[in-house]
Amino acid sequence: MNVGIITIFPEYFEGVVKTGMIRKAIENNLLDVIFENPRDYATDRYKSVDDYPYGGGSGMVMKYDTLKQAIENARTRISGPVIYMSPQGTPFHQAYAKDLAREEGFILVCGRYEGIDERLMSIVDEEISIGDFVLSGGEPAAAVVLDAVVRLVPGVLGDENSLSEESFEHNLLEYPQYTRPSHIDGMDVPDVLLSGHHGNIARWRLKERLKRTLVKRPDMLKDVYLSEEEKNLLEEVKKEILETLSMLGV
Ligand code: 9D3
Repeated sequence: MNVGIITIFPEYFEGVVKTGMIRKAIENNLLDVIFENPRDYATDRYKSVDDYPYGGGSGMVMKYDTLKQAIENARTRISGPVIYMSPQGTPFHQAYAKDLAREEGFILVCGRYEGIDERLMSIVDEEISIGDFVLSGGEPAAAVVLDAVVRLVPGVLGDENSLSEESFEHNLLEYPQYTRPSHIDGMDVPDVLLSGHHGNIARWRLKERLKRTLVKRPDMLKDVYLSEEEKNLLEEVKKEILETLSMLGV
């Protein structure tokens, strides 16, 4: 996988490419990340990459020419879509990450200031937003997308990955995890996890996933396919929650 990142702050990504899974993916030649800085293509004595907006208004706009040259240079080394990180983009989600993981590569364009000259949209293929909150630039969003995609590239994580990745596809939240000690500060690990009964453990975990999803993300249950076992467990969970609520007088 070849990823190009267009940014006037390449140093933002120093930690990103030197840490954990992304570092290992680069070391194992499963990933290459290259950077292009629009500043390197500025020819005036201030090395400007931004300018005032036509029509007035506050803030600055990233200039067409320097940003275009940076993108075109990345394009000579990377084949795949040019993706503009933008608050107006398509909301990023797991299925989007999966699609990008199947590409030969892609180029992430990080904006700063109030945005980029609209005419750059003629060389942009896709726009991605990572959520409805205001960032000061595209860099943190690009780091998020890079992380989510690289971990899906075959060989980057162990093969236990492909299995657990199914669980997100399954659209339920994860079950609670415990590690040693089995008793601490008056709190115990649920007995079933110490029982060694794999069938009961699997059932308990599935039920906890359904419970968590129902309580924390009921929206996720709207369009999820549930097996008969899952439907039964979900009904059990609902009953238990209602019993608890009536016990509390709510
Ligand atoms: C006048 C309003 N502007 C600032 C409050 C709009 C604005 C411009 C530029 C808001 C954010 C940004 C910078 N954001 C990104 O580059 C960005 C982003 C985001 O802010 N939220 C979620 N995903 C993304 S992807 C890129």
